[in-house]
Amino acid sequence: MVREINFDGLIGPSHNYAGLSLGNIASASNAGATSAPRAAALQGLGKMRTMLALGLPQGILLPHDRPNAEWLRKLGFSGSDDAVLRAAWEREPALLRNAFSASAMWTANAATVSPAPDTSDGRCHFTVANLSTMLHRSIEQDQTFRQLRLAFADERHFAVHPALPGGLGDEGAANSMRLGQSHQAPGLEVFVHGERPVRGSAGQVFPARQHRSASAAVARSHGLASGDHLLAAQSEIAIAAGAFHNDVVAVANENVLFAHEQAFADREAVYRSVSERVPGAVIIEAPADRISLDLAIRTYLFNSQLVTLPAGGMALILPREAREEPAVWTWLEEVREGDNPVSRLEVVDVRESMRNGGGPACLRLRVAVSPEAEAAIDRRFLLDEGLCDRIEAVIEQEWPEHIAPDDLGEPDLWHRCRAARAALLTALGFVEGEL
Ligand code: SUG
Repeated sequence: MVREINFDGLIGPSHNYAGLSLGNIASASNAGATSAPRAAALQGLGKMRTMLALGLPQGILLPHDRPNAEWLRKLGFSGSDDAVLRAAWEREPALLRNAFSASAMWTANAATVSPAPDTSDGRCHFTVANLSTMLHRSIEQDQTFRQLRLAFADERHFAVHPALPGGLGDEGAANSMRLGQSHQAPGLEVFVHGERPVRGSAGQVFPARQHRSASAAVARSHGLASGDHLLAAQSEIAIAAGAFHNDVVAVANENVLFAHEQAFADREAVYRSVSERVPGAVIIEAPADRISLDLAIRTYLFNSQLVTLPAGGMALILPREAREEPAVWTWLEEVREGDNPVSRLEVVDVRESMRNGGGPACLRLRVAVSPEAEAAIDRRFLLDEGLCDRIEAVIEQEWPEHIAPDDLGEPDLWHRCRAARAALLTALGFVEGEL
């Protein structure tokens, strides 16, 4: 029996609001605000505990080393870590802000994953995302690669590919969905890309972050047959409204596609392929006259996790912003009561991440595995309640309570962020240099 494990990115101690992501409305509108890294990490951990309480397996990926002095060295700063960070803050503070970002928390962007039933060699394939459109995110790929290689080291079951060359923007699983009769039946992988930059309502230019040729390259290296994947364009109005990744307007699980009416450039073609190729496909669409794109993006209802429950049926793991909007909640209740597999609505609070444009689904990387493959995963990346308690104690003790924009120039904060991550790695049984 193949089951899906969600690997959540633990929100790192350097979580802050620097407004680094063009086209991401939440990130832009909260730029300069004071963040709460400790509360943020506890919220993320709370979501992982919710999954465990539902009887679902849960994994974790770890925060990256931030502020990243190594990356600043590549940009010509030299000396000790402190000297590098001080010089960057004095001469190019924007670079230090990039080196500080905790953006690796959004593991839906860590890699694209094709589970074993879909691939030509019967292994689960990962391609690390290059995230090359956004400077702060392009820094993630090396540490992500090392971590995935460690967690999924067993080459009998897993193949971890490095990131694609930089010119081809690839943002990972946030722009791919898998549909199939079940997790173990061969599936249809839908890769969603943007064609070109678009203009937002205030005239700003929003980049299309996932390129078609990047999606095609990933499908090739994963050994997906041409009939088993689909390259679909994202609608430009969705990008212009702030859907910088497709997972802000659509999510799929097994035979269910849950999407906004305006998610795709050619929705009929997408729905036709899904209906033709997925036995028993169910498409749940939010009509734009009930849920406008703006409302969908403000509440992130499509950035929910759609998961199969152990006893059957599916749950939507929704952000609390969706619960607080009556028009959205009323529609969701209709979905739950309707003739479809969604039988449960579960609300989680990930507000600190949401304020940077990352909802419940952004915080997780889905990996569907057979029992043999599951047994081959490095146990340190798999959670149970006891481990959650240990992680919680480290967060309570080590994570900064607040970070204001000017704190990024403070050596005390640099040291604190490093020490917090080191304490976490030790608590989880990792040794220096392993990650
Ligand atoms: O890449 N925000 C992230 C949010 C990623 C959401 N992921 C998915 N949709 N899967 C991004 O735009 C904001 C960081 C800042 O502004 O400091 C940021 O990177």
